[in-house]
Amino acid sequence: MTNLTVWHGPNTRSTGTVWLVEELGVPYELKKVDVFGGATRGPDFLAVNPAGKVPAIRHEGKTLTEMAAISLYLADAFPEAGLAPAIGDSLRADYLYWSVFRPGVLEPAIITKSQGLDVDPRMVGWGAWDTVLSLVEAQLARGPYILGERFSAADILIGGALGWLKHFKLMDDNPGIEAYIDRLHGRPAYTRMQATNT
Ligand SMILES: N[C@@H](CCC(=O)N[C@@H](CS)C(=O)NCC(=O)O)C(=O)O
Repeated sequence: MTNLTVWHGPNTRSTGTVWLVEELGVPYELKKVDVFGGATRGPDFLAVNPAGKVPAIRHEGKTLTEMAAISLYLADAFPEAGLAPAIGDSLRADYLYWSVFRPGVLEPAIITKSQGLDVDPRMVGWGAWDTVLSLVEAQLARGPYILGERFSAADILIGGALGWLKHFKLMDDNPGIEAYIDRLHGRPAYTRMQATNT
């Protein structure tokens, strides 16, 4: 019996949450949601997340959605996995920055680019694509992971979104980012997550 449940739609954003939980190494119940078959809009799933979106988790009776919030919550809830620099650690600020950068900056910038949307970079919160990419590149030039030498839950958020760039061929040749993605995809927890994508 586990007190952690993860609602997961294969090949959707919730792959990042399953990957995280596999990295945490804690037992969990996986509830598959047929996103492409419309299950996120059915009453059973809307009772879990009225927004109709995966991922969602339930832990100790509390339901939580939004993958960055889930990531910050679970990495702190299971500190023994070492995926979150603790409060007081000098890396904590960078960790919070990059975790929030995923949904606040990187993801909307990628979606805007992939859909060819014409937005004023001064008016949208994420700014210009070239600036967003250069911020990520500059950080990754400092070490193998987004915090430098230390792998953290923020890599799952950032690396997951960068993986879309490669998968959907949205990026010019970029050996630094490609090596980062390959490094993350080589992790055993990533491989275990992929087995849930059917
Ligand atoms: N802001 C949410 C976005 C989640 C999201 O967009 N999930 C998509 C799958 S990639 C979804 O569940 N779509 C189903 C629907 O809208 O019915 C998060 O970061 O967790």
